[in-house]
Amino acid sequence: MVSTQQSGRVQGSTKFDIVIVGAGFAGLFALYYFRERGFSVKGFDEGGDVGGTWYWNRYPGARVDNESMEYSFSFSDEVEQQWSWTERYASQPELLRYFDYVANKFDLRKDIQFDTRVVSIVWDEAKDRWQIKTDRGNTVRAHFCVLATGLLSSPKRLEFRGMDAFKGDRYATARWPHTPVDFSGQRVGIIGTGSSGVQAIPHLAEQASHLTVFQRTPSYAIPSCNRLMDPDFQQLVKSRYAEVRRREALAFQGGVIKCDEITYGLPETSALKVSPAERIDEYERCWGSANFTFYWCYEDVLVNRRANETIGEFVRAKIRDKIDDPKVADRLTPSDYPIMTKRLCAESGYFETFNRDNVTLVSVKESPIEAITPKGVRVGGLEHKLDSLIYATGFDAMTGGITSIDIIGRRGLQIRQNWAIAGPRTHLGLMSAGFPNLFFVNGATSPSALFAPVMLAEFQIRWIAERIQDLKEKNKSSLEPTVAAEDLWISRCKEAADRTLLPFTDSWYMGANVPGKPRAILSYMGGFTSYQHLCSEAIANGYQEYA
Ligand code: NA7
Repeated sequence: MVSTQQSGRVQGSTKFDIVIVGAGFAGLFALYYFRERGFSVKGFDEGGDVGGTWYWNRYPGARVDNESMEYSFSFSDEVEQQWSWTERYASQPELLRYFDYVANKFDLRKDIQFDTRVVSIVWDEAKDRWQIKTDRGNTVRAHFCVLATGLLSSPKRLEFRGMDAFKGDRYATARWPHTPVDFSGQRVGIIGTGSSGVQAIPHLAEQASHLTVFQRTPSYAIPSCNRLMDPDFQQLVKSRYAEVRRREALAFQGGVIKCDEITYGLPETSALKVSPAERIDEYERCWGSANFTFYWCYEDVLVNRRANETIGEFVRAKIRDKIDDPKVADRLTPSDYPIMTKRLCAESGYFETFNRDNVTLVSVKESPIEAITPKGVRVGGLEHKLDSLIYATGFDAMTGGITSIDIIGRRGLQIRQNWAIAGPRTHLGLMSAGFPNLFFVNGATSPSALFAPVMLAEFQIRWIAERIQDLKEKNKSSLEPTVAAEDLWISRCKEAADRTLLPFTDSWYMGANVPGKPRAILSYMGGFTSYQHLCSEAIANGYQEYA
């Protein structure tokens, strides 16, 4: 059971060295690490407990789609050795148990105020301090502010006509109730077939009397191949954890565990330089091992359309094989974007669900949702009557957690406005010009969405701690990147993305899932090794990239 320990309300002191927003992986490690270094630290989180995105995403079937043994903290040998995962891909409840264990072990909750949304963060020029206000009426001051607000934390705002008119029950996968929802005997509708929809739909179909799935873009989804953890393999990884973590840091997407095997080396071969038979063998292996191994089976699958298409073709055929009705198969098979340019989904029985008599697939691509009505959803003049409607419509990814706070830096500069025209402006995804002593973890234009968020968070938080320590030693009060350094970083991110196929697709990687959001790559795609090097270089020459 997740403990319900009292959280640390802001009593007494309202002045801190560091305020941390968010109590997911990044926020918890930040709290632990800064506190260990003697800083006074205060955390806030909108959720009622630790867990970040896993606190909120409690929908049926929610589980991580990275190997549990990699999607975990590496900062503590004890945690690595003492904690044992029960499944290859941890379910949301197991992830919450892990958070609870870590929070208890290091007594982290005492410095976090839960159920509290940070509403504004304003730089006080005269005092060189941030003033942080919350929706619970707290005002605190901090020398430094760390936004560990998560990359997929801010649900996308929707603008369907008549949304409030629906008389049935409404749910959002990203804000799921804490008590189980029983859909037995109900007509249920779900909008969205990204990772969340793909995970939830098979479970919903088993319960509902009828499930209607409203799909705009079909997803490329590969079998999750989840299963109970093999204790011998878990022991093997534990005995070599340091080495595994070192390898993860070198690997594309930060993963080296493939289906009960620790793999080494990066691909150096083009998909186009091997025979079709060899390629198919490799793709069969990837299909049977999941963990997104397709991303790193050949060196050019994300950069060369023809190479990419060899996987696309293979996966489309596999999808078609699973679906009985050819017309339904047509609609469920992606056709108009390169595979992996939207994040691959991991599925368990998703496609087969559409062979059930109680499931209807409604394509809303050509004929978008006209309105949400009091009784259901209207598409192409036809009303689909529903008792419950679920939104699995995604997130204002990478930037939403930051721009939903009123952040005002020097001379009244506002982050929300500053990023509204050409996309996020950061240096290394870590800081922004005009916002001194404000740090982002797993932020926009960092490698996070295409790397391993937990490993990146640990790296970035150590980097931030070094900067704060440096300032103290140099008796300086503030640090911020120059506009020129920011410009250079943004052009580097664009160049790295332009070498890939990602910019060709409308995805949350490109900010293209949110109407009105500037189209810009939201992740650095140059690799973690290069990123680490650039982070060191930025400060090596006497902080030349900083004002
Ligand atoms: P995603 O992957 O952004 O999926 C959202 C889904 O909702 C996707 O199928 C969208 O279709 C659909 N959507 C969004 N807005 C609409 C409207 N207006 N009409 C119809 N359909 C709509 O979010 P998830 O929560 O599933 O997954 C997010 C990440 O979490 C995932 O990538 C993993 O990293 C974990 P679209 O594709 O935009 O046509």
